[in-house]
Amino acid sequence: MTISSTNSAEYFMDLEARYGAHNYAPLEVVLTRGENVWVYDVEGRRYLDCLSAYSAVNQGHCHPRIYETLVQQARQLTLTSRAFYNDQLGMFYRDLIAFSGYEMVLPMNTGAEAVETAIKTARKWGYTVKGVPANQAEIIVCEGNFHGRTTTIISFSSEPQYKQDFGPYTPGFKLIPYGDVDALKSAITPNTVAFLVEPIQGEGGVVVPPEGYLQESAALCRRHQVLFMADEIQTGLGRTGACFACDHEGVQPDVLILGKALSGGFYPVSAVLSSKEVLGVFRPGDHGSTFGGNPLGAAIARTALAVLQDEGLIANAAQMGDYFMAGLRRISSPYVKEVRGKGLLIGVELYAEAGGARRFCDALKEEGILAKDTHDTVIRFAPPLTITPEIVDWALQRIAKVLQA
Ligand code: IF1
Repeated sequence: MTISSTNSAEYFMDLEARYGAHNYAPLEVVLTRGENVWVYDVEGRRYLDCLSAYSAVNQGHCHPRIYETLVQQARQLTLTSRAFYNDQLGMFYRDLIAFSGYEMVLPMNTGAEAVETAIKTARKWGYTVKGVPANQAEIIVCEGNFHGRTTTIISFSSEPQYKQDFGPYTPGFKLIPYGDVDALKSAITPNTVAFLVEPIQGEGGVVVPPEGYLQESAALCRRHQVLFMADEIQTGLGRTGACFACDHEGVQPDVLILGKALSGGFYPVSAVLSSKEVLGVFRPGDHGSTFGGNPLGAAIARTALAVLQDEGLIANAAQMGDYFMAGLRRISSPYVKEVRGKGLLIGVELYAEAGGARRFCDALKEEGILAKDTHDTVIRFAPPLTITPEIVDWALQRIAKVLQA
């Protein structure tokens, strides 16, 4: 079935250029339809999506089961505010707790809102449980972090472009090198309430920390009564071939932050998971959100979680990730410095002489693969977790052609 639209790609790109703020420089492709691992542009061309909306469509585009839930709930009840109960939220809590093994949930919408909620949770826990003096709470974060775009979150970014011209910045954060347990040890003070870390740094260029880093950091935090907070908004929900990336080291964070694929890409749903001791610090009126915990998002998230489990997508991500990375490592290319990652969160780092990853993404687009460059020299490959060996082979042929051109 050819997909075409009444207008050309240029028409849509011009509209965005003319009326939209230029806070992105998209690849020149105009998408109109998605189905499983494939997306289609307005001229009917098909692409393998190797970004998965930054890991928000782990279940594949427009998953029919999640779609059915969306339609059915949308005609029944979409939003009531938390001023009243609804018949979806409690079941979402129950399902998410069964899936993750935590005791308590605070539901939000975007990833950044969940990170902000985790920061407020750690601070209030620090003052009311740990006994840190008022307004002295410190949170340790890592160089190369990406946790969202709010003014507090960019206050502790190490990426100049994310902070520039957005000051004044929120105090109370300390930056340490990623992957360095000794640096964490020296940064902890009696006022430290939390260590906020991505188990694998996605935007930082798919940086996998040394084996044992998460385990040792979590143990250190426990010894110093510091909350180990894992931002698994991108690495969670099967992306790295385990439920959560922390599972690879047997670490259960004190606070777990989820988003993106929690809704399978149908609706913004994020959540902070923790113990009763930690999330129990909130009193009615302390914190909230108009859409946080709405019945539509809750129903969608329940089905999105069920799909991950029922379709064995987590195990598939592990198998396909190994298969994909082995295939990438077999490609001999003068441009490739390293292939790294975990499960289906893969980065191919190029040598500086290769002239930047963006032009390779443009070439991959011509071959029918949509991938995104990160940190100038890394091509990220993160397809939906539904990918099959045949499709990986199809992709590897085309990736080899581009990397050997
Ligand atoms: C953009 C990056 C990825 C995230 C982690 C929190 C958030 C994100 C680990 C915030 C969001 C998105 C945001 C989007 C591009 C993309 C991104 F390049 F920005 F860094 F994935 F790596 N924690 N990441 O990855 O979640 O508020 O967006 O729902 O801002 O350009 P959000």
